[in-house]
Amino acid sequence: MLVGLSFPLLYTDSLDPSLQRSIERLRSGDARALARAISMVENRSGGWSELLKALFPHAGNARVIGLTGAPGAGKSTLVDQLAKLYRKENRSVGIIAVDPTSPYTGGAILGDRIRMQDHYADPGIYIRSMATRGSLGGLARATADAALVLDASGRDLIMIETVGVGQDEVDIVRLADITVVILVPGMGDDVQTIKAGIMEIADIFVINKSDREGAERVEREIRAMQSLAARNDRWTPPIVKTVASEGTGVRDVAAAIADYEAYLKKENLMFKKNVENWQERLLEMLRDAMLEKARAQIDNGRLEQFASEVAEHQRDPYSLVEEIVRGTNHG
Ligand SMILES: Nc1nc2c(ncn2[C@@H]2O[C@H](COP(=O)(O)OP(=O)(O)OP(=O)(O)O)[C@@H](O)[C@H]2O)c(=O)[nH]1
Ligand SMILES: [Mg+2]
Repeated sequence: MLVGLSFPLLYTDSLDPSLQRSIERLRSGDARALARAISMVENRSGGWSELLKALFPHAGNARVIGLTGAPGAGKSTLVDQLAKLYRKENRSVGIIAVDPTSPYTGGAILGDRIRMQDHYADPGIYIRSMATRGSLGGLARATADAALVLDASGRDLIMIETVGVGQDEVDIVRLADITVVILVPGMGDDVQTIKAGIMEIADIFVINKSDREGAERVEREIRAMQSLAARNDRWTPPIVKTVASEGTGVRDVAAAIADYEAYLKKENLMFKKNVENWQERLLEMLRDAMLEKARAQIDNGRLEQFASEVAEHQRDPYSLVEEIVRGTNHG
């Protein structure tokens, strides 16, 4: 977009030289610079917002794929297989595992459950774990910022793996251009028991562990749900059966992802989706910033004082909040 072209230079020109050097290293594909940058934004340590401001103009080119599903559904195994496939196509990959139930070891290796070691020596794959629930600014925000750093570093594809359980996950998945929901036969997590929110965000369904009994039943259940509600974008999410541990069906998943991407482009929906996402995210960022500003004015002692005044009905909370907001505007 033309309007964006004028500001990258402005920012980098006025940047602190050491920050500028790390950005150059990061953009040249240096994994350590990338790791440092993500830690910086994740921990909100000195200069994090300057870094994000400077990186933002370089981001926006990566395709972000969200993969979500119950614990143990085979998300990492599938991500691993997809990464392998994309590397064969010479596309660079960034992976963010959000709050993984199986922890990473050594930063770049997922542990023995997942054969990410295959990629260990490949600089075309960068893996990062965000295992900090309750991280500063929230998990969804930290993940969004980490994805932005990866995007600005020039990764073609970013895969975000998250366990599909709560609002945090829904927020995270909303970041993605394309969302893959992974289900498995049996295990009690029938379609009905999967959070409705997660079902709604699925652009593609994967039934993994299709080597087990019951894959057809899951497929029927998804179809039944799909027949109940049409999507706004008129896309019917395809259902792909996989045995990720054997690599079966992985090509079909990649093809489904490519199909949906083509559909989004054809219908001009990618930009629209992005605008909708940013609308939500801007509101969230504003809410955080406003709250931070208000909290900076009211320490915990004051808050307790206000609360007891309200509890004793000496003061009404409505006027109080109005006063605080006015004070924030002036301060
Ligand atoms: N039978 C079978 N096992 C599979 C399949 N895919 C993955 N697995 C196994 O399922 C287990 C869990 O796989 P992961 O890829 O770690 O699952 P996950 O969803 O990432 O798990 P968490 O990150 O812990 O939530 C591993 O032992 C895999 O080898 C499959 O298609 N069939
Ligand atoms: Mg996993």
